[in-house]
This record gives sequence, C-alpha cells and structure tokens, in this order.
Amino acid sequence: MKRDVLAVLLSAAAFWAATAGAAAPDAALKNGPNKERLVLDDMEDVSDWGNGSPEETTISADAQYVKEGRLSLKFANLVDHTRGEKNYPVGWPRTRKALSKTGPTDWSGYDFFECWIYAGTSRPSLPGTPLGIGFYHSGPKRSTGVSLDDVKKDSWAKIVIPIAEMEEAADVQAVQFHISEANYRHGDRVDFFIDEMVLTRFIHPVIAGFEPRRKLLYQNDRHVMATYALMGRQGMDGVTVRLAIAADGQSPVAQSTAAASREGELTLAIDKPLEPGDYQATLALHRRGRDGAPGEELDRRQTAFRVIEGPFER
Ligand SMILES: [Ca+2]
Ligand SMILES: [Ca+2]
Repeated sequence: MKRDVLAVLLSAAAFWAATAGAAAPDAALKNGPNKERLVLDDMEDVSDWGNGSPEETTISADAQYVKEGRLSLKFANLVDHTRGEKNYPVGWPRTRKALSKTGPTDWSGYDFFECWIYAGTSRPSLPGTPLGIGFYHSGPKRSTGVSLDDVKKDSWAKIVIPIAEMEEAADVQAVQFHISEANYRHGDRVDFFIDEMVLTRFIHPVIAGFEPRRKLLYQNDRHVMATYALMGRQGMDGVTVRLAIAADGQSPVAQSTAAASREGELTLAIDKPLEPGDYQATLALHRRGRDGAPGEELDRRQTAFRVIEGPFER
C-alpha cells in the first residue's frame, strides 16, 4: 500500500473517494477545538515495547528527538542481510506493544490513529517505503497493515490513519512498527523516533466532501444536485445539512435543509430562471435548533459553479 496521508483520509469515505480530485478535505485534518484525543502511549516509559529482531534492532528511550514530554521511543536498526531470522535473513526488524494490559483495544469510538515519527539514517535519503505499521486483531494472522511513506530523513512526520481503515476497529490487540530489509542496503543504519501515539475523534461531524453534480447549469434548469460526505464517529444525531445557492456576493436564491447522514445527495428546487453568471453553492452543517430551525453552525463548505444561457433559448 503506497498512500500519502491525504489519500488515506480520502479513502476513509468511500463515497468521497468517488468524487476525489475535487476540493481536498483539508479542514478535516486540522487540530482544532473540534478534536479530542486519548493518549495510547506518550513514550515516557517504553519498557512495554518488545524487540522482535534483536540481531538488527535496539529499542530504547530517547531524549534528543522528542515531540512532547521528555522522551520518545527509539526504534534503531542496523540492516543485516546475512543475519536475523533463520529462514529470512532479509527480514522484518520490528518493535511491538501489546494493548491487552494497557488498552484500550476497542478503537471503534474514534476517528483516527495518530503519531509522530522522526527518522535518522546513514543513507542520503530513505527508501520509498521506509517503514510500516501493523494493527493486530484477535485470531490467527488477522491484521491491518499501513505503509508509512510520508516519513522522511531528518524531519518529523505526522501519521494520521483513519480508524475506518482497520479490519476490526473494536479489537486492536497490538501495534507494531517494522522495516522491510529488502527496501534497504546491507549495512544501512536507520533510526525512527516515535512519539505521541494517540486516538483522536471529532467532537461533532465535519464536511469531508461536497460537490455539485454539475459545474455548469443552464438558466432553465430547475434543480441543483450536490453530493456530500461527513466525517466524525459521534454526534451525527440532531445535525442538519443545508444547501444554498447564491450569485456571487448576493443573498441565496434557493436553499433547503435535510437531516445529516454520513453521505448523501441533496436536490434543490429552483423556482425561477437563474440569471447567467457565477454562483456559489454552500453546504452548511448545523445543530438542529428549537422548532427545527438551524442552530449552531458546525462546519461549512463552498464551491463555485456557473449558469449559462440555456441551449433552447430563442
Ligand atoms: Ca513523549
Ligand atoms: Ca536481517
């Protein structure tokens, strides 16, 4: 799997993936007041990280490359294509933490797994696939693997993996980082400093995708259709979506409100012919207020479209 963080996020909403190439869901990744987190491991005590490859790997606490607190986990490797696992000398040096004691193993109430990784290496740069992470579920050989291709030499990379990617989000028994020695040369040194491993979730939903079906309308068209996708595992109840269209800088000429779902399509009826010109379609997410009126606005997205004279005008 070769995916950057954005691609991972896009794939979290299958519906949105179908409309990929449109506006990126940048807002969804931001650390705003709308995100809360649970610390899985702040790496201030790394004694519960096991060494699965003592021939190549050293596990220790590091005080030099730290994202938060005083220490990080140092996963240091000297690639050796001749030693290690007996049948796999070109193998998978790795470090693993079991969650069965420290927990939690049920991640289904969260939206993302996140951590920070800094890389140091004797190489001029890291290979295209520098390391991977595995989430291990109960039962034999059940795991979710993600390639961490955004990790770069001499810098911090933030890893954000949607929980929706997990094969069994309610059952994550262990986390493991590994390199594949086949991606490295014999004798390469590569050290990863890992910190702030957390689960995060949106407190209320956010808009992950919003796109009109057509970017070009004729003035006699009587409907505007738009698709949307929301993210956020909790708080979907009592939330509404409102679609509005307006000529640039004008008040809306049409709008409609519906109960929010994770993904949906909205159809807006237009009573009168639209004046040709540039328009904005706005999707706004609201908490439902008293008497069904829109309450607090939670998120909004805007996208442009154009109205031209109809093909059958005389
Ligand atoms: Ca730390
Ligand atoms: Ca080896």
